[in-house]
Amino acid sequence: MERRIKKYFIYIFILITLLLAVISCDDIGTLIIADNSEKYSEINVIIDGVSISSGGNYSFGDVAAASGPATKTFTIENSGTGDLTLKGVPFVSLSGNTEFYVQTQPSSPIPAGGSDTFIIRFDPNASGTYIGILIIENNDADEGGYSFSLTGNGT
Ligand SMILES: [Ca+2]
Repeated sequence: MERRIKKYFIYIFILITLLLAVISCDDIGTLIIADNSEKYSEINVIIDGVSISSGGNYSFGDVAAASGPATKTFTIENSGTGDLTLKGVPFVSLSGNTEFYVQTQPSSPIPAGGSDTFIIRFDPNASGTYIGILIIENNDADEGGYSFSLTGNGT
């Protein structure tokens, strides 16, 4: 009699175990393996093949006031692993002498390993020294307010 009860308990235990196994088989999930390596952007601004570091200066040199404006194409590079997002409105903004202005804005975001350009005009109307401050607000971890000065002489 006692053996029979033990047997029943064993059967019931096996049944419950199988039932639980079947239930857990129904519960099919999706295993997502996420890339948890930190993505980052890395800004670099280049003019005529030379980097201008944040806090630096670019000189347009002498430009005759009587003639047309000087234009220069700057390149923004992203050597990081994630998107470089430009945050300013507009993306490239200028303060200082209005003889400097942004003719063409870059686009945003700039993908990892990518680049885009913007064009600055310097159009002096009289002789003298001019200065502009350029700023590119972006999501680079340590250069979020990339800024450099522009200088030029009207002759
Ligand atoms: Ca940086």
